[in-house]
Amino acid sequence: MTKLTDSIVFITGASSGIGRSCAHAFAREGAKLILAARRKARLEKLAAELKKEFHTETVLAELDVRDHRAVEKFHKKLPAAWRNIDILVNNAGLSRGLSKLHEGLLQDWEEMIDTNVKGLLYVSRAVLPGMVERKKGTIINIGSIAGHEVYPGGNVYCASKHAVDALTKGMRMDVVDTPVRICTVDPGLVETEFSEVRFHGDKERAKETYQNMTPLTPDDIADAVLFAATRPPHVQIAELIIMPTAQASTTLVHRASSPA
Ligand code: NDP
Ligand code: 8X3
Repeated sequence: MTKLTDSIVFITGASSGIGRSCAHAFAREGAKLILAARRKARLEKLAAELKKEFHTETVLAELDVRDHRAVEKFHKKLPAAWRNIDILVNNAGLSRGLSKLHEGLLQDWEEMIDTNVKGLLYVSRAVLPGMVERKKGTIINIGSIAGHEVYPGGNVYCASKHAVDALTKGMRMDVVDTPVRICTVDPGLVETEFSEVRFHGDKERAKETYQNMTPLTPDDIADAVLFAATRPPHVQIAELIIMPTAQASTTLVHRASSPA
């Protein structure tokens, strides 16, 4: 296992769910963290926890990955000691709605495409040149099984995650002549704030997503991200697809029947 002590790890969408768990996992290994999200107060709370538990050094960014100028500015203004990012976890992302395409909301589509696709591109465009120049670095994109399958009502979200899959493969081709590694971790059902965001804050509907089955936890995904990040330099974990045991595809989830 490659040691992460003092490595610089940049995690987008660190204020919740998988990103937050990744922050814990990398902090436990002694990494220094750049944590980005729109909800700065949550990042501050997380940073305080990590400092107390692991003495983790952090740089926090109140950053909307959809804003390419803000992404570039933040990256350019990083203190010198933080510029050499070793690992980037492109995790910020969301789904909005589950409507048929002809009933969908343009605002939802734009939010998903701008965050999941363009946001990932903007952050990668800022960070990847330094990795190529230094001949060192790992990018781990958080894709989804929705990047491999399409399910009813998943139209635009699935398209955005198929785009993440294509961009991961494309990036890997673009840096194949360098030691930089490009990985994707593609989860099935993980219980986070994801479904609450998808259903615009409808907690009851969100809960139904994980009813009568055991979903993955964000820590399960953080484990996989850490695994990909800590392989020896000649090993590139191209793709990990991870589902709960009770899930076989996006549309086949075994739910225990409730007692009669
Ligand atoms: P959460 O809703 O719990 O976390 C999403 C994170 O993304 C938050 O920290 C949020 O922070 C951040 N984010 C959203 N939009 C932006 C933005 N414009 N700029 C910066 N940060 C943003 O969901 P998950 O942890 O589940 O989601 C993380 C990733 O995992 C996503 O890419 C998602 O598509 C993917 N995924 C999730 C699965 C699941 O079942 N949960 C399954 C497969 C993939 P803030 O709101 O503070 O900006
Ligand atoms: C999230 C998993 O199946 O809800 O990417 O699209 S799913």
